[in-house]
Amino acid sequence: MKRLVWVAVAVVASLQTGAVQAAGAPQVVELQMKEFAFLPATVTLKAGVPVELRLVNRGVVEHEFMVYDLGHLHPAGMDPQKMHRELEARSYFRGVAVQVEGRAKLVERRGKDLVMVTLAPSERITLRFTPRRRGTFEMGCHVAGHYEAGMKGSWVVR
Ligand SMILES: [Cu+2]
Repeated sequence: MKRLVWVAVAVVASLQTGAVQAAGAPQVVELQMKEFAFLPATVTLKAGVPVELRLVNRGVVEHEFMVYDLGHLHPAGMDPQKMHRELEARSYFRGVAVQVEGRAKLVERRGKDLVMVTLAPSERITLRFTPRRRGTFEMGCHVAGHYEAGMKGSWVVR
C-alpha cells in the first residue's frame, strides 16, 4: 500500500514538473507528442543528473523532437530547410553523449551529436544523457506547419 501511495505521488510530481527522481536514480521523464503539442509542455531537468527521457508519438502523423537554444531566432515562417540547419546548429545536445534505445523513423546526428528525432505514429524511444548546460531552451516540432500550430515547449535545466 505504501508503495502504491509513492507511485501516485510520483505520477503527480511527474505531471507537474515532467520529471521524477528517486535518490540515486535517473530523472525519468515521459514526453508525449501529438497534434500539435508536447505533453508536458515544460520539461524541467536537474543538471549533472542522468536523464531517461521516454519519447512517444501518440498522434496520427509523424512528429519531430528538437531541443535548441532559440535566442532571438523566429522560426515561424522561415524556409524549412534553412530553419532545420539553423536549429540543428543550436542543438542542446551538442557535445552531449546521447544513447538512443528503440526504433525511430529517423535519428539525425551531426557528427556524434544528436540534433533531431522523428517518430512515426505509435513509435517510442528512450534517450539517455546527462544534461550539463543550464538555462531555458525550446523544444519544437518543425514538420511543416506544426510549430506554427503551437507544437513547441520549454526545456529547462537547473
Ligand atoms: Cu509535429
